[in-house]
Amino acid sequence: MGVLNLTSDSFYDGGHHVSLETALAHGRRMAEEGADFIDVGGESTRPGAEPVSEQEELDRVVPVIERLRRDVACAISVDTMKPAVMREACRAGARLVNDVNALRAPGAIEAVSDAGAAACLMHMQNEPRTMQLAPSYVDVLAEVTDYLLERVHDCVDHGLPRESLVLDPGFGFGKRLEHNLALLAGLPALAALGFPLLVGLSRKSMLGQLCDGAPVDQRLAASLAAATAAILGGAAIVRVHDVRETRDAVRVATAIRRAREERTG
Ligand code: 8Y4
Repeated sequence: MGVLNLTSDSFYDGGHHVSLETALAHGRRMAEEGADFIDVGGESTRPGAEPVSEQEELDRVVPVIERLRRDVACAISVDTMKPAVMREACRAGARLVNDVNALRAPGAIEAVSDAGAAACLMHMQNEPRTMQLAPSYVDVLAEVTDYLLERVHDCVDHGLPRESLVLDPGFGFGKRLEHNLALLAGLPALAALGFPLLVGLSRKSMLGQLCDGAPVDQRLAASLAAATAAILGGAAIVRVHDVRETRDAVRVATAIRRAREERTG
Protein backbone atom coordinates (compact mmCIF):
# COMPACT_ATOMS: atom_id res chain seq x y z
CA MET A 1 0.00 0.00 0.00
CA GLY A 2 1.54 3.27 -1.13
CA VAL A 3 0.91 6.45 0.87
CA LEU A 4 -0.55 9.44 -0.99
CA ASN A 5 -0.65 12.09 1.70
CA LEU A 6 -2.45 15.21 0.49
CA THR A 7 -1.41 17.15 3.57
CA SER A 8 2.25 17.36 2.69
CA ASP A 9 3.75 20.55 1.28
CA SER A 10 4.75 18.84 -1.94
CA PHE A 11 1.13 18.68 -3.05
CA TYR A 12 0.23 22.34 -2.46
CA ASP A 13 0.36 25.26 -4.83
CA GLY A 14 0.93 28.82 -3.59
CA GLY A 15 -2.75 29.20 -2.67
CA HIS A 16 -2.81 26.14 -0.39
CA HIS A 17 -4.79 24.12 -2.90
CA VAL A 18 -3.86 20.52 -3.38
CA SER A 19 -2.06 20.33 -6.69
CA LEU A 20 -4.13 17.65 -8.39
CA GLU A 21 -1.63 16.90 -11.13
CA THR A 22 1.33 16.53 -8.75
CA ALA A 23 -0.65 14.22 -6.48
CA LEU A 24 -1.90 12.15 -9.43
CA ALA A 25 1.60 11.80 -10.83
CA HIS A 26 2.78 10.41 -7.50
CA GLY A 27 -0.16 8.01 -7.34
CA ARG A 28 0.44 6.78 -10.88
CA ARG A 29 4.10 6.28 -10.11
CA MET A 30 3.35 4.16 -7.04
CA ALA A 31 0.94 2.07 -9.16
CA GLU A 32 3.66 1.52 -11.78
CA GLU A 33 6.09 0.58 -9.02
CA GLY A 34 3.81 -2.24 -7.94
CA ALA A 35 1.45 -0.91 -5.29
CA ASP A 36 -1.72 -2.97 -4.81
CA PHE A 37 -3.42 -0.11 -2.93
CA ILE A 38 -2.99 3.64 -2.92
CA ASP A 39 -3.97 5.16 0.42
CA VAL A 40 -5.30 8.68 -0.12
CA GLY A 41 -5.36 10.89 2.98
CA GLY A 42 -6.32 14.53 3.49
CA GLU A 43 -5.87 15.02 7.23
CA SER A 44 -2.64 14.64 9.18
CA THR A 45 -2.76 12.40 12.26
CA ARG A 46 0.57 13.74 13.53
CA PRO A 47 0.55 14.91 17.16
CA GLY A 48 -0.03 18.66 17.08
CA ALA A 49 -1.26 18.82 13.47
CA GLU A 50 -4.10 21.28 12.96
CA PRO A 51 -7.47 19.62 12.27
CA VAL A 52 -8.97 19.85 8.79
CA SER A 53 -12.64 20.68 8.21
CA GLU A 54 -14.91 18.14 6.56
CA GLN A 55 -15.28 20.29 3.45
CA GLU A 56 -11.51 20.83 3.18
CA GLU A 57 -10.86 17.11 3.50
CA LEU A 58 -13.52 16.34 0.84
CA ASP A 59 -12.00 18.94 -1.50
CA ARG A 60 -8.59 17.34 -1.08
CA VAL A 61 -9.38 13.65 -1.45
CA VAL A 62 -12.43 13.30 -3.71
CA PRO A 63 -10.95 14.75 -6.94
CA VAL A 64 -7.78 12.72 -6.48
CA ILE A 65 -9.73 9.48 -5.96
CA GLU A 66 -11.99 10.17 -8.96
CA ARG A 67 -9.01 10.67 -11.25
CA LEU A 68 -6.90 7.85 -9.80
CA ARG A 69 -9.73 5.40 -10.26
CA ARG A 70 -9.60 6.06 -13.99
CA ASP A 71 -5.80 6.14 -14.22
CA VAL A 72 -4.61 3.19 -12.13
CA ALA A 73 -5.55 -0.48 -11.86
CA CYS A 74 -4.80 -0.85 -8.15
CA ALA A 75 -7.37 -0.45 -5.38
CA ILE A 76 -7.81 2.88 -3.66
CA SER A 77 -8.17 3.29 0.08
CA VAL A 78 -9.14 6.46 1.90
CA ASP A 79 -7.41 7.44 5.12
CA THR A 80 -10.06 9.31 7.10
CA MET A 81 -11.90 9.35 10.41
CA LYS A 82 -14.96 11.23 9.04
CA PRO A 83 -18.13 9.37 7.96
CA ALA A 84 -19.03 11.97 5.30
CA VAL A 85 -15.57 11.66 3.77
CA MET A 86 -15.87 7.86 3.85
CA ARG A 87 -19.15 8.06 1.93
CA GLU A 88 -17.95 10.48 -0.73
CA ALA A 89 -14.60 8.73 -1.14
CA CYS A 90 -16.33 5.39 -1.70
CA ARG A 91 -18.74 7.01 -4.15
CA ALA A 92 -15.66 8.30 -5.99
CA GLY A 93 -14.13 4.82 -6.12
CA ALA A 94 -12.39 3.94 -2.83
CA ARG A 95 -12.89 0.32 -1.80
CA LEU A 96 -11.14 0.32 1.57
CA VAL A 97 -11.62 2.79 4.41
CA ASN A 98 -8.43 3.14 6.44
CA ASP A 99 -9.55 4.63 9.74
CA VAL A 100 -6.99 5.16 12.50
CA ASN A 101 -10.02 5.70 14.76
CA ALA A 102 -11.38 2.21 13.93
CA LEU A 103 -14.86 3.45 12.86
CA ARG A 104 -15.65 4.86 16.32
CA ALA A 105 -17.20 8.09 14.98
CA PRO A 106 -21.02 8.01 14.99
CA GLY A 107 -22.16 6.89 11.54
CA ALA A 108 -18.77 5.56 10.43
CA ILE A 109 -19.71 1.87 10.41
CA GLU A 110 -22.90 2.64 8.49
CA ALA A 111 -20.96 4.72 5.96
CA VAL A 112 -18.67 1.77 5.22
CA SER A 113 -21.40 -0.87 5.15
CA ASP A 114 -23.73 1.25 2.96
CA ALA A 115 -20.86 1.65 0.50
CA GLY A 116 -20.11 -2.08 0.50
CA ALA A 117 -16.49 -1.16 1.25
CA ALA A 118 -13.89 -2.88 3.40
CA ALA A 119 -12.37 -1.25 6.49
CA CYS A 120 -9.05 -1.29 8.28
CA LEU A 121 -9.53 -1.06 12.06
CA MET A 122 -6.42 0.37 13.73
CA HIS A 123 -5.50 0.49 17.39
CA MET A 124 -4.67 3.86 18.90
CA GLN A 125 -4.28 4.74 22.58
CA ASN A 126 -5.99 8.10 23.22
CA GLU A 127 -6.36 10.52 20.28
CA PRO A 128 -3.82 11.83 17.78
CA ARG A 129 -3.32 15.09 19.69
CA THR A 130 -2.41 13.38 22.99
CA MET A 131 -1.41 9.84 22.06
CA GLN A 132 2.36 10.25 22.46
CA LEU A 133 2.25 12.14 25.79
CA ALA A 134 2.38 9.10 28.13
CA PRO A 135 1.70 5.80 26.38
CA SER A 136 1.15 3.14 29.04
CA TYR A 137 0.23 -0.55 28.98
CA VAL A 138 0.40 -3.53 31.31
CA ASP A 139 0.42 -6.00 28.39
CA VAL A 140 0.45 -4.15 25.10
CA LEU A 141 -0.22 -7.18 22.89
CA ALA A 142 -3.20 -8.29 25.00
CA GLU A 143 -4.63 -4.77 25.19
CA VAL A 144 -4.30 -4.14 21.45
CA THR A 145 -5.87 -7.54 20.74
CA ASP A 146 -8.80 -6.87 23.10
CA TYR A 147 -9.41 -3.44 21.59
CA LEU A 148 -9.33 -4.74 18.00
CA LEU A 149 -11.69 -7.64 18.79
CA GLU A 150 -14.06 -5.22 20.55
CA ARG A 151 -14.05 -3.02 17.42
CA VAL A 152 -14.65 -6.11 15.24
CA HIS A 153 -17.68 -7.06 17.32
CA ASP A 154 -19.11 -3.54 17.20
CA CYS A 155 -18.66 -3.48 13.41
CA VAL A 156 -20.18 -6.93 12.88
CA ASP A 157 -23.07 -6.08 15.24
CA HIS A 158 -23.77 -3.03 13.09
CA GLY A 159 -23.84 -4.91 9.82
CA LEU A 160 -20.30 -4.95 8.48
CA PRO A 161 -19.35 -8.40 7.21
CA ARG A 162 -16.43 -9.90 9.13
CA GLU A 163 -14.83 -10.66 5.74
CA SER A 164 -14.62 -6.91 5.05
CA LEU A 165 -12.34 -6.21 8.02
CA VAL A 166 -8.59 -5.74 8.17
CA LEU A 167 -6.80 -5.21 11.52
CA ASP A 168 -3.79 -3.03 12.36
CA PRO A 169 -1.90 -2.71 15.68
CA GLY A 170 -1.21 0.97 14.93
CA PHE A 171 2.55 1.32 15.25
CA GLY A 172 3.47 4.68 16.78
CA PHE A 173 -0.09 5.57 17.76
CA GLY A 174 0.17 5.95 21.52
CA LYS A 175 3.16 3.61 21.79
CA ARG A 176 6.74 3.88 22.93
CA LEU A 177 9.59 1.97 21.32
CA GLU A 178 9.24 -0.99 23.68
CA HIS A 179 5.51 -1.22 22.89
CA ASN A 180 6.11 -1.07 19.14
CA LEU A 181 8.75 -3.80 19.38
CA ALA A 182 6.51 -6.02 21.53
CA LEU A 183 3.74 -5.66 18.94
CA LEU A 184 6.03 -6.41 16.02
CA ALA A 185 7.38 -9.47 17.84
CA GLY A 186 3.81 -10.50 18.67
CA LEU A 187 2.45 -10.09 15.15
CA PRO A 188 2.01 -13.87 14.64
CA ALA A 189 -0.46 -13.89 17.56
CA LEU A 190 -2.45 -11.06 15.95
CA ALA A 191 -2.36 -12.82 12.59
CA ALA A 192 -3.76 -15.93 14.28
CA LEU A 193 -7.01 -14.00 14.93
CA GLY A 194 -7.77 -14.77 11.29
CA PHE A 195 -8.06 -11.26 9.84
CA PRO A 196 -5.67 -9.82 7.27
CA LEU A 197 -3.19 -7.54 9.03
CA LEU A 198 -2.15 -4.13 7.77
CA VAL A 199 1.06 -2.71 9.23
CA GLY A 200 2.46 0.82 8.96
CA LEU A 201 6.09 1.18 9.97
CA SER A 202 7.51 3.10 7.01
CA ARG A 203 9.81 5.98 8.10
CA LYS A 204 8.29 6.05 11.59
CA SER A 205 10.15 7.53 14.52
CA MET A 206 10.75 4.15 16.18
CA LEU A 207 13.06 3.40 13.25
CA GLY A 208 14.93 6.65 13.84
CA GLN A 209 15.27 5.70 17.51
CA LEU A 210 16.81 2.35 16.55
CA CYS A 211 19.24 3.98 14.07
CA ASP A 212 21.12 6.68 15.99
CA GLY A 213 18.36 9.23 15.53
CA ALA A 214 18.35 8.98 11.74
CA PRO A 215 16.11 11.70 10.26
CA VAL A 216 12.97 10.76 8.35
CA ASP A 217 14.69 10.92 4.94
CA GLN A 218 17.37 8.45 6.14
CA ARG A 219 15.09 5.62 7.20
CA LEU A 220 14.68 3.61 3.99
CA ALA A 221 16.87 0.64 4.97
CA ALA A 222 15.25 0.52 8.42
CA SER A 223 11.80 0.70 6.80
CA LEU A 224 12.65 -2.23 4.52
CA ALA A 225 13.88 -4.28 7.49
CA ALA A 226 10.64 -3.49 9.31
CA ALA A 227 8.49 -4.40 6.29
CA THR A 228 10.38 -7.69 5.96
CA ALA A 229 9.82 -8.48 9.64
CA ALA A 230 6.12 -7.61 9.32
CA ILE A 231 5.61 -9.94 6.36
CA LEU A 232 7.47 -12.75 8.13
CA GLY A 233 5.26 -12.09 11.16
CA GLY A 234 2.15 -12.62 9.07
CA ALA A 235 1.19 -9.14 7.78
CA ALA A 236 -0.88 -9.10 4.60
CA ILE A 237 -0.45 -5.42 3.69
CA VAL A 238 2.36 -2.97 4.47
CA ARG A 239 1.63 0.76 4.23
CA VAL A 240 4.76 2.44 2.87
CA HIS A 241 6.22 5.52 1.24
CA ASP A 242 8.84 3.73 -0.90
CA VAL A 243 6.86 1.34 -3.06
CA ARG A 244 9.50 0.09 -5.49
CA GLU A 245 12.02 -0.81 -2.81
CA THR A 246 9.41 -2.32 -0.49
CA ARG A 247 7.94 -4.40 -3.29
CA ASP A 248 11.20 -6.33 -3.59
CA ALA A 249 11.56 -6.74 0.18
CA VAL A 250 7.99 -8.06 0.30
CA ARG A 251 8.69 -10.53 -2.50
CA VAL A 252 11.71 -11.93 -0.67
CA ALA A 253 9.94 -12.09 2.69
CA THR A 254 6.86 -13.70 1.14
CA ALA A 255 8.99 -16.41 -0.49
CA ILE A 256 10.63 -17.16 2.85
CA ARG A 257 7.25 -17.23 4.61
CA ARG A 258 5.88 -19.69 2.03
CA ALA A 259 8.92 -21.95 2.43
CA ARG A 260 8.40 -21.89 6.20
CA GLU A 261 4.71 -22.75 5.79
CA GLU A 262 5.65 -25.67 3.54
CA ARG A 263 8.13 -26.94 6.09
CA THR A 264 5.81 -26.66 9.09
CA GLY A 265 2.45 -27.17 7.35
C1 8Y4 B 1 7.38 9.73 8.78
C2 8Y4 B 1 6.36 9.51 7.91
C3 8Y4 B 1 7.16 9.56 10.11
C4 8Y4 B 1 5.12 9.14 8.39
C5 8Y4 B 1 5.94 9.20 10.58
C6 8Y4 B 1 4.90 8.98 9.71
C7 8Y4 B 1 -0.76 4.34 9.84
C8 8Y4 B 1 -1.91 4.73 9.16
C9 8Y4 B 1 -0.60 6.45 9.46
C10 8Y4 B 1 -0.64 2.98 10.24
C11 8Y4 B 1 -2.78 2.62 9.20
C12 8Y4 B 1 2.67 8.01 9.61
C13 8Y4 B 1 -2.79 6.90 8.26
C14 8Y4 B 1 1.42 8.07 10.42
N1 8Y4 B 1 0.06 5.42 10.00
N2 8Y4 B 1 -2.91 3.89 8.83
N3 8Y4 B 1 -1.80 6.06 8.93
N4 8Y4 B 1 -1.67 2.16 9.89
N5 8Y4 B 1 -3.74 1.74 8.91
N6 8Y4 B 1 3.68 8.67 10.23
O1 8Y4 B 1 0.32 2.55 10.89
O2 8Y4 B 1 2.73 7.48 8.56
S1 8Y4 B 1 -0.06 8.10 9.41
